[in-house]
Amino acid sequence: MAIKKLSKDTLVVHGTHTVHTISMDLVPPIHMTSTFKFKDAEFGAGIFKGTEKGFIYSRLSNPTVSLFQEKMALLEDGEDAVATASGMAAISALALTLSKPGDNFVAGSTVYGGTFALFKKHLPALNINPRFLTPIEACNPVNIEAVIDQHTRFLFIETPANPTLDIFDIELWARIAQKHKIPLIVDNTFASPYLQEPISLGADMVVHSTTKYIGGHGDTIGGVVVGSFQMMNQIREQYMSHFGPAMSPFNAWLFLRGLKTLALRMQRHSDSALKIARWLEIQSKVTKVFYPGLESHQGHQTARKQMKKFGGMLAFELSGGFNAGQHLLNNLKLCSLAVSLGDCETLIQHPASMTHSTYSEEERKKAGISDGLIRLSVGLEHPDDIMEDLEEGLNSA
Ligand code: LCS
Repeated sequence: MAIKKLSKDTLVVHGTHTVHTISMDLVPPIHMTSTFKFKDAEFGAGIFKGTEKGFIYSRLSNPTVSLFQEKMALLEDGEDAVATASGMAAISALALTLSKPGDNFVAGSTVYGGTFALFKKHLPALNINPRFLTPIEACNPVNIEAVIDQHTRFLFIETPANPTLDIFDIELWARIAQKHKIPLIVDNTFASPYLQEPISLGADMVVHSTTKYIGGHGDTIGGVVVGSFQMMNQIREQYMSHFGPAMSPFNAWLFLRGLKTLALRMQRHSDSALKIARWLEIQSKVTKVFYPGLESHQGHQTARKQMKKFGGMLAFELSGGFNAGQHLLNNLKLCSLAVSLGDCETLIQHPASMTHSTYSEEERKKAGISDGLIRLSVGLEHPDDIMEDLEEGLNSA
């Protein structure tokens, strides 16, 4: 059976593991080794030269990490993948491989706060400069093309975006990227490959914080880039080998384990989030709910086009502004007050003072991140229990 023909529900369980003919382990072992023996000096020299195939040293490659990379490439419809120590390592690997001083790049203005700090502060320190487009500006191809010039090295969008759940049209951005022969990178962290396949929609590369839905259990940090063989080799040679942010084999094994339940978890996260978003919409103290599955969401039609379901992330604003939000955060029992997302546990946090505190007040306003916005990562608990906790928290205000 051709493995690519299998449904994603099956692929997340099976994927790429070849059972070892002697040990016959159903689950792959963890190759906890920093280095690998060469059978003789000529073979060792051949691996370094690229004329022989094999492993050298776990900063460069490792069998457990390779297995995870193969599985991510399969799920994201890419040729190859590079796993990294964190999502930020994956994004910086891409940015620094694709650009050099004097270059620029185009990005959505609404991204994870760490990504924003990299784009706004650290890359400009190397004279690699961002051109940000707000989610509204990003809907019009004229605006995107207006900021591209001969020094633009990549386009970067996060969709759904953190923390406002804004939706960027992947096919629209991919058409422009192809026209200008510039790679389009999509941060697919919020959707996961189960709900959205950016490469199938025309993107060149996908990046993930695997810390989130890929792992799914809130117990480890990691990242991955998926794309062509040529591009992944370039990232390995230009960045991974000598900057060194490799993923550990143990973490790769945890991500492989997490992936097996990705389909089930994403269905449950999405169904619960839609139910909770609809419920929040009719609460008197809630003024606005941000969830791409709601008909009232600005990006709903695009989300319907490019996502299987709408994911487990939502955000909302309260009539009492941030003070009411703070009161809610301090009066919850089931939902944990914590950053990160995509875990079994429901997590709640305040972007303006937490995940997106790297934005100035003005930058936040432009990106649509209000001071009163509360972000919820809907977990795998029963949705009625989550709503009861939120209701009690809202009523205590
Ligand atoms: N991309 C997105 C969309 C993210 O949400 C995050 C982290 C990253 C990349 C970076 O990945 P990391 O290095 O943390 O693995 N987002 C976080 C958040 O919203 N709260 O805590 C971390």
